[in-house]
Formats: sequence, C-alpha cells, structure tokens
Amino acid sequence: MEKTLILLKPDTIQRSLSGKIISRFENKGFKIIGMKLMKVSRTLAETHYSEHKGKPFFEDLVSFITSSPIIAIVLESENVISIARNMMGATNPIDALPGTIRGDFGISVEYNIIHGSDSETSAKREISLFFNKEEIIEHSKSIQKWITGD
Ligand code: IDP
Ligand code: MG
Repeated sequence: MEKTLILLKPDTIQRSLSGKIISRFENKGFKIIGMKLMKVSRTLAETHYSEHKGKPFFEDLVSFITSSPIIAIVLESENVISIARNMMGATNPIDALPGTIRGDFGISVEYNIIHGSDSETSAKREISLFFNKEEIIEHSKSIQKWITGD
C-alpha cells in the first residue's frame, strides 16, 4: 500500500493547528501508521531538503524547519501521495485554493504549514530518514472496507 511522509512544520505546532490538520487526513480516510513530535537536526534538514541545496531560500528553509518542533506522520492509503498533495494545496499560499490546507491556514511560502512527499521515490527516501522500522506500525481497521472496499 502507498505511504507518504507528512511533516507539520514548526509554524503549525506554534499556532496550535496540528489537530485541525491531522483531522483532515483522518476524515479523508487515510490510515496513520507513524507519528511523532520531534526536533529536526540540521543534518536531517539538509538531507531531507537536499534537492533545494544551492537555491536562494535553502538556508532559511533549513533554519525554519530546525527552529522549533515538528510532527512527522506517515500516512497509508491507495494514492495517498497525490491525494495528500492535493489536500495540501500549492506550495505558495498565494496560489493555494481555499479548502486546501495551505489555502486555509497559510499566507507565506516560507511558513507554509506542511510538507508532503511528492512521489513514491521521495516518500520511500523521506520515510526512512524520519522513521525507524519499529516506529511504523502497520495495522488493519475494520472500517477500511467502507472507505476503499478493501
Ligand atoms: P513543496 O513543499 O510544495 O513540495 P518545494 O518546491 O519542494 O515545495 O519546496 C520546499 C519548501 O521550500 C516549500 O514548502 C517552501 O516552504 C519552501 N520554498 C519553496 N519555494 C520557495 C521560495 O521561492 N521562497 C521561499 N521558500 C520557498
Ligand atoms: Mg517538495
């Protein structure tokens, strides 16, 4: 089953919006199979965001994500990567539609609330950066058949 890494960024925790955002994913029917509050180290931040190394916003991005705790979550569902990205909305809240997470809660591209993996390759890489195998807890839910027929 497809998995994705979601990070509730420091602004979300500081603004006490975590519950609202986690609720959206639960209401959608995604299964949470990993979740923890953590402080991101500089090394982890630089590795996670390595595709952006050299861009003008890289240093600010690393400083921001390490500035205060985040909540890291692994969601599981068929098509969870694309569906979660659609729920997040565009990277810049200027372009994010109302009804999306960034559209409803964000104003600044730097303080844009949430991270979500953008492909299966990224998801595998990012989940293994943030979680040990023992922290991923696969489980079944009887309601699943009423969400996806599985
Ligand atoms: P994504 O988070 O929607 O996948 P990416 O392009 O992967 O967007 O960028 C990673 C993060 O870097 C964004 O979520 C945003 O916080 C930050 N970022 C992206 N572009 C800019 C920019 O032009 N200025 C400042 N920060 C940016
Ligand atoms: Mg990205």
